[in-house]
Amino acid sequence: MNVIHKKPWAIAEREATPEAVFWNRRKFLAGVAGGSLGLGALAANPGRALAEEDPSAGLYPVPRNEAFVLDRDLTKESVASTYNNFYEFGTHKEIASAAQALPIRPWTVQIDGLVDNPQTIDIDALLAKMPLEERLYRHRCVEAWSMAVPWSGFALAELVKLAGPTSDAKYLRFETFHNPEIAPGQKQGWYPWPYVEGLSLAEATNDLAFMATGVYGKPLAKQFGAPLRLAVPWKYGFKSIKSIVRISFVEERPVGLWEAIQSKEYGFWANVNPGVPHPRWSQSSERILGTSERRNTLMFNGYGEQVAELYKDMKGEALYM
Ligand SMILES: Nc1nc2c(c(=O)[nH]1)N[C@H]1C(S)=C(S)[C@@H](COP(=O)(O)O)O[C@H]1N2
Ligand SMILES: [Mo]
Repeated sequence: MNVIHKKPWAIAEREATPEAVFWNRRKFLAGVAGGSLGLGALAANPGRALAEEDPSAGLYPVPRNEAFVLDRDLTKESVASTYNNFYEFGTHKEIASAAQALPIRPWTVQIDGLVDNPQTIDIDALLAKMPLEERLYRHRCVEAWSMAVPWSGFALAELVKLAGPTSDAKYLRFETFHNPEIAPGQKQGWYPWPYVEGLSLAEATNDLAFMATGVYGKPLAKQFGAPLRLAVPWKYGFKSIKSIVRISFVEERPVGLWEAIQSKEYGFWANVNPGVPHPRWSQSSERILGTSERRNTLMFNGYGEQVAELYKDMKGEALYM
């Protein structure tokens, strides 16, 4: 395992889940299950009742993996959940209410291609199998805004283990749902729907590659890409594909939606690098969501210690676009 060393700077984690809340919530849920708290208790707290509609709500919050630390405050939930990129529901950032049309149950994930254990697995069965944990991650969009969020989920390496790639498998190809009936953006034929993204097998088994199933101590809200999205924080945000229905293990490098549209601006590797500008703007700094602050962008978004090794022999590749 790739050990992440604690950095000396102080961590501000006021939005993340303290242990006390974690245990009280477990107790509360045990009480509901055991019938000691009636429906009245839920009615008295409609926010809670609403959260319980997601059948996975009882799994959260999950214990935090303290190895992943931040150099900045977490972005407020109210900010991160109202400024989203999810082209299936619109090309602007205010798609949160439109995204509520996405049905997230039943939901299955097809695992196929060059694997010993191809399967179509129900999301709740997958959640039950996986070791869930919370990780505080930065997120850097290619458009030069950033946030820091407490994802819940599991290491992608665990899913790779479940699939059992054969020796021919070199890449993972991820695919988002395709349902123009509920996702108006998918009626726009000039995008090559469904959204597709890819990682190399080496990237997918790096400890930083994370499958997010929750955020802010709850199941993922739909606008974040419920019920399953990728979080690869050393890469530009477009690599972190949302609402995944299929993961294929393949020999050929997959072509993502943005690469298919404009390969001169969006490449396969898309590693964050402040020194390599986008053809139309600088990547040297970023706007921190919910603040008036700009910060210098860090190489690999600050995760070089964990991932730089993956690319050391790739001279001549477009690693930073
Ligand atoms: N299916 C899908 N996944 C997607 C996108 C998208 O439009 N559709 N946008 C990407 C981009 S560009 C970014 S920056 C992040 C935004 O994630 P957030 O809305 O949770 O902040 O999602 C990524 N994943
Ligand atoms: Mo993005």
